[in-house]
Amino acid sequence: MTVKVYDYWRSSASYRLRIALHLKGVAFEAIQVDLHPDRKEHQGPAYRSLNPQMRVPAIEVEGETIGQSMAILEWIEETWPHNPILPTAPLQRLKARAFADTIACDVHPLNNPSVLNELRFTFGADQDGISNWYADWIRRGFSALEARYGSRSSEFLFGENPTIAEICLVPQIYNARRFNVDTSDYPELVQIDAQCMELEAFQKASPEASKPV
Ligand SMILES: N[C@@H](CCC(=O)N[C@@H](CS)C(=O)NCC(=O)O)C(=O)O
Repeated sequence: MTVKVYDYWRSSASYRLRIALHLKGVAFEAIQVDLHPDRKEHQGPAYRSLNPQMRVPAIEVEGETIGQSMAILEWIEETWPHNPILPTAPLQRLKARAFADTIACDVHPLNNPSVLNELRFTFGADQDGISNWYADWIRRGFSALEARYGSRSSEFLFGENPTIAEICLVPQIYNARRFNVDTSDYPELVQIDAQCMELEAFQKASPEASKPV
């Protein structure tokens, strides 16, 4: 099966899928949908007809295009169960999903370009206001995750291998650094990020490695 991913190299939700596919060694074709404010390909008619939600990522499977990275991660796990991205024990699975959803549901959506544009153009926020908003939602999420999951006895957050928790964490740390959010209050999260970035799958999935030439 050839997997087509509608991707944008700087999109952190797309980055999640790239990590999962590389961890499992599944070959995929990445089709860039340029989210840059000067181009906004995701809002153009071609992509809109494939994904009316006008967001990336989306995948093409059996002739259908389907969005939502967290649902796609579960589909990837079900389709290619080797090198699992969910722990085996139900309680550990619950914790890994809860960790991932803290980022995917409670942090990332509030920092999306469409939300930042609403703040800027509908509510008149200036750049400082937007930067504070952006950093604040990351800090709220990371503080909770550091407090709840900061001490562990395993190599990674929920076992000896990265799971969906790290798959969501690493792109969010990338975003934090990109927007100059200080991460020094979250030493365990930063440590996990560093460990992940030693792995080839995370390196291959990184925005820099995925940027079209
Ligand atoms: N819940 C969606 C979020 C996808 C999403 O918001 N992607 C961002 C890029 S990381 C996007 O396409 N934003 C376009 C916009 O805000 O206009 C998922 O997890 O796939």
